[in-house]
Amino acid sequence: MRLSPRHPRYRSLLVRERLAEALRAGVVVPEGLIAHGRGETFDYLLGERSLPSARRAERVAARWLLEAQHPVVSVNGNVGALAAREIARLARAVPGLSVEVNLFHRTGRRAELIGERLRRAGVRNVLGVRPTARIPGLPSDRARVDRRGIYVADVCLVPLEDGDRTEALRALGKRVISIDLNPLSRTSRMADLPIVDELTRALTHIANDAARGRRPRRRPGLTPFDAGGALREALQEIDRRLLRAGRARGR
Ligand code: PTJ
Repeated sequence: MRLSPRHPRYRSLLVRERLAEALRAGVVVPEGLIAHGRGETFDYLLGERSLPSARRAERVAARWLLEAQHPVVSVNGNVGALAAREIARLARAVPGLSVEVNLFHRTGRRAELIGERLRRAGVRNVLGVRPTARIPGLPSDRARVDRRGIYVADVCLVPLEDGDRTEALRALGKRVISIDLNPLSRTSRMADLPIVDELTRALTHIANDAARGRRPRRRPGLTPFDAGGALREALQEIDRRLLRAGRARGR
């Protein structure tokens, strides 16, 4: 399909087209398109920009990734389709960051395809294509991980996640950074550091912030973060925007 750059929703149409192409290629599952639609709705309600509270969260996320001993970013089908380049940039900005394919709807073929996309985008070492360990207490295929990656990670960045795994990772004492446009999702509510922002915007910001930051010499623990406050600010922004729209309509 030819998309006109003059269309008011050009960017959104382009992203949808990429996802549809990735579905046909076997990278994204149909459920991924539904998840994307939910994300778009929340992005619309948040004004399709990174809120100041999200920017603060992204700056702290960059610090956590630099402060961690074994940081890892988890990549599913949607992330592989929409943000392989951003993941590669993040891996360059954070020394020691592991990049691991981890899928809810897992097949060996999908894992291979996503691994290939990541490598083509410039990620040198992709983990998780052939899982070597299991996270206890998680019934889904998300439990199948790499012994050198999520299994030993102390800080996990999990974009577009499901709440179950966030809970299972936290139960193992790992600190979880989520990227999810839905501030009401279980993932956002369970994460130690919820980033309520769009995937590619969030990853770009975190990579830029990490590239500017320095890896701390001593490790005094992770920079504190007020997760509840961040979620409250996102919800208040949605509230304000809806009230404003309702008032404008009432005039
Ligand atoms: O590739 P797989 O097999 O691992 O499956 C991936 C999906 C996304 C299908 C799976 O993880 C899933 O079902 O996810 P959920 O539970 O639907 O959650 C996805 C969350 O991501 C939702 O809360 C959406 O609001 C949010 N989301 C969707 N697109 C974006 C987003 N958040 C940020 N940026 C986006 N582009």
